[in-house]
Amino acid sequence: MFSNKKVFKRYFLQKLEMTYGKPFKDSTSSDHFQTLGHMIREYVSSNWINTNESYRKDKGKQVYYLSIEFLLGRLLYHNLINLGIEKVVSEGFSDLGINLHEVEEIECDAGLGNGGLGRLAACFLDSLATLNLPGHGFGIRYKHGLFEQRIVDGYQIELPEQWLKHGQVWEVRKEDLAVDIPFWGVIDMYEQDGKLQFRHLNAETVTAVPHDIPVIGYETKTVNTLRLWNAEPTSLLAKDVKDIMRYKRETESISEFLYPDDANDEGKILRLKQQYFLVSASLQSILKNYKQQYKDIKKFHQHISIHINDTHPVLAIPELMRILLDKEGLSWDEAWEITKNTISYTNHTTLSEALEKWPIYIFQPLLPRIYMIINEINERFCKNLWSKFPGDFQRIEQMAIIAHGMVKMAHLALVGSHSVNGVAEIHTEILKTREMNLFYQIFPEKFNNKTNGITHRRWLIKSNPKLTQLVTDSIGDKWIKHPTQLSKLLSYQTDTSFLQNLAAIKQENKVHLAKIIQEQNGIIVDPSSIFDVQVKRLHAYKRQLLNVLHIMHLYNLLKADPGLEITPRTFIFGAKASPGYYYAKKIIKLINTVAEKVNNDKNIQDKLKVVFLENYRVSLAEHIFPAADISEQISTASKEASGTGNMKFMMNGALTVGTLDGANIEMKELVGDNNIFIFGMNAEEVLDLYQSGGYRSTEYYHHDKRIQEVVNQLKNGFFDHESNEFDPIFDSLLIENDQYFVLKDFHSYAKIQEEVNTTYKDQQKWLQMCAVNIAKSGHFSSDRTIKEYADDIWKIKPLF
Ligand code: 26Q
Repeated sequence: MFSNKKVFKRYFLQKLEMTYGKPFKDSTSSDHFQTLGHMIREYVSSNWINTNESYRKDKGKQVYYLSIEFLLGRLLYHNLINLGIEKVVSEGFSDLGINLHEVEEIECDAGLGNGGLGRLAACFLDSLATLNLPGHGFGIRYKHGLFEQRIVDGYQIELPEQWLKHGQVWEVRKEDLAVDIPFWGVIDMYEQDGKLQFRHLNAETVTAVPHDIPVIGYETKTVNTLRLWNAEPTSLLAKDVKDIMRYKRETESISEFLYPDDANDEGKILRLKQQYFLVSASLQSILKNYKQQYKDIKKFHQHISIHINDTHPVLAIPELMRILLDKEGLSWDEAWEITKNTISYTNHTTLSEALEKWPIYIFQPLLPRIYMIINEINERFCKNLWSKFPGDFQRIEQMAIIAHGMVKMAHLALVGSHSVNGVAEIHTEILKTREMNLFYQIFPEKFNNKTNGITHRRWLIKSNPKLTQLVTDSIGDKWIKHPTQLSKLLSYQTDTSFLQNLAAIKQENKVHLAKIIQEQNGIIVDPSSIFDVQVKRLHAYKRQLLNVLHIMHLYNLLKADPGLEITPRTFIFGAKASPGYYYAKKIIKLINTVAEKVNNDKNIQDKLKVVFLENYRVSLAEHIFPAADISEQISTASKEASGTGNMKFMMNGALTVGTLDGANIEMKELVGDNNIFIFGMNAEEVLDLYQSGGYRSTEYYHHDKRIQEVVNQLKNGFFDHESNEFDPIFDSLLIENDQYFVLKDFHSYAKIQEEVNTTYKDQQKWLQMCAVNIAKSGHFSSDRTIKEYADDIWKIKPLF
């Protein structure tokens, strides 16, 4: 149906009229989207079936990637590219007078994630399928993804996200594969044939119904599966009508909302329910499949690998133990070996507030059998520790899985898996030498690094078609399958015509983004100014505040001397704050307050513009990265595990202003010191300064007039705000001693930004730097990352 334009058009029109019962001339963009979506699904269905069949026949090892988040974004155009049919479709559409990009806009983002962790999971699925690796995702089909953000009077307002409101073309509901998940109740122990048995009585069950989404690889027949579980009532359970309503509400609430927190463990029971719901449904489904295919449960780990994306699905460990013990009748030792050998774990953060722990009083009644098993794992682990470190109570207390009335999820992950990885070299080092050092001492062999990556198919080919064309015109198209071949561009860094083309493409992308900014914010920005961009979740450690204080300083400079010669800059922000994160919301208000004043001050002659783009999400990001000149990666060193936005900017030829944190360090090593703007304290200095307690933020306030001026402006209403509006920010800097060293790094940040200005004036040099960055960015393709996971951790092989 996509073999050529003519065939496509005929099929499309036929299908459209059959489905909607109206002539083409009366059809809408939405009809076009739905029709095309269904055609694609039909088109891939035989490959989808064949992929599953081939995996079954091949009997090779498969990996299941368990994640509480999958931040997919839109799928239509991405699928067209991976299937290699986007040209046929866009030309066919164009003949019919349909604009494919308008049709693309109909699709809602699948925003089933908060940020980095969820987007990483989505990139991994794309790489797994493209590399023909037998790997599938398991997640939750939240009715509402991450909230929609509106900015009203400078403040963030949250609206429920509604991605399912027009239905979902990509999913297939599989009611026959539903499974039941037990909550609450009591565990009955009894003896049978001399063996202790466990029975879960009076449980309230919830039914998990799978909705499968095809994951289509790039130019390959592989179609893997993302299985999202929907929570529904188990039929005929409750007794009276009142009860049925409560039961229905409670069960459905499990898959109703994605928790909008990206680094804060709130300890809400519903979140724990979600976690067990995902894990139990997924494991039951994996085991059912396994048993249909293989007889010997003792070889489970030879055929199956289960990866847990952070600790959120860590209950996979006790759940697998439960099934192996209670259902399969294995001994503890047998079950434990299989479980450990099956499970691997990625850590995404060292922030203590993000490390999950659950109070026993919540955990035990909700998941009684799982709690018993964790308890047993803990007892055995502590006994082991005792024999290794007799008398060392303190060490055992620090390492225990259950301690002080809490279940510590990271400890469970460390003990119950065979592999623990960080997401950038420095992050893994910090885990080994600091956060998880006690565990590293006893399990050094488990620790390994897997530096994150991004799929260049979405973040370059799809989002920046013009740059893609230039690259292919220059070095051929082999880089698409082998992204490290982008390094061939290095020989173009002195090629004037290449650099001119690069500049022209960046300019066109900036014009496009400027148009979006004008439409959405009503602000006119100059596409020849430097587009300086910070887009990511809002968090104190990411230091959007450092960026704003510096903008305030630049504004002060211009006020004092309107003739000051600086390259005009457009500062662009995009960030969602967790709804309960009061401080983060104040930063959003500050950005918007500064924007209002700066953008409307005629005296500064448009040398500065500040834009806050509302509702930052995957589909908006696709317009932002290609248009950026500067990428702000300015976290307090040691705090950002890796970052992945940094890689997306780099691949699109933006230059990084960054600290030596996360993957910025590896970027610097690749491009060399001259092709990146590094500033600020390094991780060791930060961690030592925390330890010594020698930091006094007030000293920086008193000794640096620039800092004093901008910090005072937070208080004195200079930006036309209520004078106490920004007290929480002022206090964080001066009363709470500036936990993230914003003031300490201010000088070095201002200095590097001056260097950015100077460098930008030398366009030849600037473009050369961009070229080097693009050339070296292939290393950060998630294809590289996934190959490393496949070879070192999962031990899986491509089917073809
Ligand atoms: C935990 C408990 C309760 C509620 C929410 C959470 C929660 C949810 C999401 C905790 C953390 C997250 C997400 C974390 C995350 O996105 N981390 C980022 O992961 C990226 C991919 O590895 C890294 O690049 C980033 O550096 C890291 O911040």
